[in-house]
Amino acid sequence: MFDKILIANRGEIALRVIRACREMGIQSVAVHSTADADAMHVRMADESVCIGPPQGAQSYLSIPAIVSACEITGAQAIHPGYGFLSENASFAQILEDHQITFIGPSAEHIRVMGDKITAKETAKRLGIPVVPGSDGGVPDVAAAKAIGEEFSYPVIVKATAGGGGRGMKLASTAADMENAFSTARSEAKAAFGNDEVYIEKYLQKPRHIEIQVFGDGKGNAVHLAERDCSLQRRHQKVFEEAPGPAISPEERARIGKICAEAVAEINYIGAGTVEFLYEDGEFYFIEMNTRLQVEHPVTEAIFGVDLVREQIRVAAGLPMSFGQDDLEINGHAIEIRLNAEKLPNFSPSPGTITQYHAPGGLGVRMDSAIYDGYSIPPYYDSLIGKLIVHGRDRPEALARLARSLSELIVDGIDTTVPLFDALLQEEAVLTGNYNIHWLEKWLDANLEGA
Ligand code: MV4
Repeated sequence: MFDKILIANRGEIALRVIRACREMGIQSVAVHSTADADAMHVRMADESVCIGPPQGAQSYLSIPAIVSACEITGAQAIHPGYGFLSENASFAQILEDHQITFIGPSAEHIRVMGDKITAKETAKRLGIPVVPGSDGGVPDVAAAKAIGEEFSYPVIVKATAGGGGRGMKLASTAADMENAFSTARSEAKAAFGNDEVYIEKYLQKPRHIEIQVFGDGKGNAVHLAERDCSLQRRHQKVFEEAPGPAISPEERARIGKICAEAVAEINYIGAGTVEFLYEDGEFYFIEMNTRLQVEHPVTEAIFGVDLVREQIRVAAGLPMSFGQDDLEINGHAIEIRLNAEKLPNFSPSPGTITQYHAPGGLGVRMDSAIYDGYSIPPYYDSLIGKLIVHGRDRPEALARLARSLSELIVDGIDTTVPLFDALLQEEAVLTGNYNIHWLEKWLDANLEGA
């Protein structure tokens, strides 16, 4: 096992990793920008190294600075958290070359899944059901129009270098294709320096269902059921839950087995998420994320496992501490993301927190790096905390969410808390009867421009 791990991240996810390290008797090294000298992850880690100026590109994304911090402190492994360098294949490769362990999948798996065309080809080859569409990249408008006719409109043009909603264009009819194709291409070129695009049948009202998988890198892998993350605003998740309210135990077992066998087949190591659109009882693969996700705590809650601990174990060459038969769902969990944002427009609201009181009690977990008097810097993501509730069933989790929101105090800045107070009054949220478009429609009708 490692003696010392460096955490190449900030905020709540840095704390999450430091906590796992401490429970495992591993020393932790925080890295931070000059803007984060007073941040909680710096205080909580055993050691810290300043790696650069505030801008992410010059600090949390600076590979030379992070590798140097690792060499100075003698850390043997790096946990990247989510975002920043977590899905950067070159970073994983450089660490491999420096004999520093990247706590995550191989550079090769990150690369394959980072390109959405090769990800989809790989998924298909491994027996995962994919969205019908073009076989790989589409070279020109004529080919795009042929695909549109073959799969029938509406279709969606996606950038292979995109993902997470960036670089997509809908073509509702044949008349839209010329524009959708050329716009998708040029936007992809400008945004990613790669103009390759592919085309899929457009699914009209799916849910976003993602399967948590975990491998040991030696051909063993498990699934930890699904999360329903359909409640999103502008491709940002807002509310996530596990298990998915629309997924039956039979569907879960079937798609879970397919995903676990697929990642076992490629000797995948660590945590991964296989993302699907789910419509009319069918799963359609869209992407795979090769990182620990923001919403991993809902999975931890219902299975009673520590996913970060498992990531560290398999990175050190140890076996996973559970097999598929040890994994049983217990109850229901919901996570809400607390952002330093002002409603109704979700405009960033950095500033000083004058008072913070975290909710507590049975089945309540607050993952946050804020504290009384903390000043949220304006340079980073607006996520300031995650409130995760766990109950014996979905109604109990919802009641616990409402109760814990009533205990939470975050003063001095604007947050998205009022959004959740309002959402908990909605029939669709209370029954779980929503799809990927529900939240945006609700916001249009109830908030934005209000
Ligand atoms: C789609 C789709 C409909 N049909 N693909 C958006 C994010 C990216 N991960 C995939 N996305 C979508 N792909 C096909 N073939 C609709 C979306 C989509 C979406 C997906 C998940 C969650 C929220 C969404 C909001 C708008 C569009």
